[in-house]
Amino acid sequence: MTQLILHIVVPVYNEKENFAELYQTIKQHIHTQHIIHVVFDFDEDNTIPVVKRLQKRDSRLVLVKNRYGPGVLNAIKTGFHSVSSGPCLVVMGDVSDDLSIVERMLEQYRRGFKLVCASRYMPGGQQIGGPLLKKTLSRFAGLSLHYVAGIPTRDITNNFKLYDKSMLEDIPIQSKGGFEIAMELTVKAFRKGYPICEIPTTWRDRTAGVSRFKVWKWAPHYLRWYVYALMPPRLSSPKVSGLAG
Ligand SMILES: Nc1nc2c(ncn2[C@@H]2O[C@H](COP(=O)(O)OP(=O)(O)O)[C@@H](O)[C@H]2O)c(=O)[nH]1
Ligand SMILES: [Mg+2]
Repeated sequence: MTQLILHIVVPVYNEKENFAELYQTIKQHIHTQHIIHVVFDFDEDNTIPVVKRLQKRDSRLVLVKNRYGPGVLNAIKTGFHSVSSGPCLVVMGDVSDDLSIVERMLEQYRRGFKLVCASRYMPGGQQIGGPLLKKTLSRFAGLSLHYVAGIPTRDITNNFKLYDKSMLEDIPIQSKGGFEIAMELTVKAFRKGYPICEIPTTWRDRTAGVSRFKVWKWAPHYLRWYVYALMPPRLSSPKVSGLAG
């Protein structure tokens, strides 16, 4: 059996205060072999010198320039493009995600789940800090799509997710804003019948640097996938079934 290599995609925008801590956290919690793809938009990004310093003793820490133009959506797409196969984990560069659950996410991947979602809105999950409006909308979207549309996670908007690269190749990305890509991929994966599960997580708002989340600008983009998820599916039948949760 071939050894699993985890690809970690980290979009960054001036994360010099956070990246060294994120790197330490990855090393502390992730014991599976992994490659870290740090995706930046412009050569002056202040994360780059921090990454270059760490690269001196880690050849599996890779800097990737955003190939599709600026913005976090393009950065995530670039990260997916850099991965050839296997599990692909999207992690934020501001140490908001609890990486202590990654090995459990990988266990689920090994069991056959093609999308493993870190979930703030299931029992055991938590969200600490962050703007109230953003939190409320995200929780409402997650819970309503779970209970009304049957989406197998209560936290569709969280970008901290583990995807199988072959599944990503089967899903054309149409998002145009930013972080709504997680929502699009989850709804489409569900519609195509891929096995999806969730694991509780604690999300903490950043303590350094500045959030670039644009709640009003991106709201219509989220709404598009929210409505799509509520629409009756057109001819979709499960590809794989029978996996225990
Ligand atoms: N490459 C790239 N990364 C970005 C951009 N905007 C945000 N990020 C990264 O995406 C992650 C989460 O961004 P953040 O602004 O904290 O969003 P929030 O957590 O939803 O408030 C961080 O690692 C950011 O550095 C961008 O325009 N380009
Ligand atoms: Mg953040």
